[in-house]
Amino acid sequence: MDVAAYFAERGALVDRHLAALVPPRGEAAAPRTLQAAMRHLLLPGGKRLRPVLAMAASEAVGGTPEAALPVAAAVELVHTYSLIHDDLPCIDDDTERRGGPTVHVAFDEALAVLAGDALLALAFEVLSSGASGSAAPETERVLATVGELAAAAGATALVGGQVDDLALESCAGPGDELAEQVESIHRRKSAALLTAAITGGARLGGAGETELEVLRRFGGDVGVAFQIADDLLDQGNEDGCSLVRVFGPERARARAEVLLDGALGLIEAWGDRAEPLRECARSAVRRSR
Ligand code: GRG
Repeated sequence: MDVAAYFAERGALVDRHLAALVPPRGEAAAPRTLQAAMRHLLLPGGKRLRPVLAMAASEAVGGTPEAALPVAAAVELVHTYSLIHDDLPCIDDDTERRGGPTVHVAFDEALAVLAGDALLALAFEVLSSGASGSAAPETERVLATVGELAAAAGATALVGGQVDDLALESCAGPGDELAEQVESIHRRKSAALLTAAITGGARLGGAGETELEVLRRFGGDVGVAFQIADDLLDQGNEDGCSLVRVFGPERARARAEVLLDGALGLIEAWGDRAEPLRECARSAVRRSR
């Protein structure tokens, strides 16, 4: 399959959806500067990897890409908030992202904090609005997806992983112990949100509990492999500790391939409809940008 065309088509679907959501329309429109700060990194946005994975996961279990749109959009909103806050002077202090100024540089620090807050809240508004007026089984699926996304964004995952990352004092030490610590940070800081995209998309696409359990493991391993790929591309510019620094590039790339192979093996028997999910996972881990 042509994975680049798949990304372009599904990415355009989520772009249109996000553009209609921010700024929220209606009487209680948000202040103009806040809306601009919210849109700054969201539109045109990045690779849209998480939303595309959410749609591919829906298709993998027999659902439509459109069924996954609420969680695809919600996860991208959480991702964007986390990037804005991560770039702040008190965290990574980055002035550039995707070739342009970060939000606190383009606007100011207070507005960057507040735009991130508003995007995080909007994610849950967008996702939960899918439940209003729906029949009971649908409402339960949406509610479970809200809970899973909240957990992925919270203290035991994204935020907790970031706290432990900031607390890592050095990237030297007994190899295996440090590698385990760093992989655990990757699982929380980056794989958890990717997993929530995949399981959320599959859940809204009609997945059963057995499929969801497989996809949780799939997402975790693909997420760590994706982070290793990101760190391989970022060599020389990295802010903190990474498996690439602990293992060296060769061993880190081998670890990413082992994780990817294991993940693909989990859904090997899922047939043709899971091919977009397999291909998106491959391209996330083997990408060159
Ligand atoms: C500050 C709340 C808070 C969280 C910080 C997400 C995060 C945690 C930090 C961002 C930096 C980082 C190393 C994140 C890990 C995930 C990652 C590789 C993000 C980049 O994701 P891409 O490649 O980005 O999908 P684009 O630009 O394509 O959207």
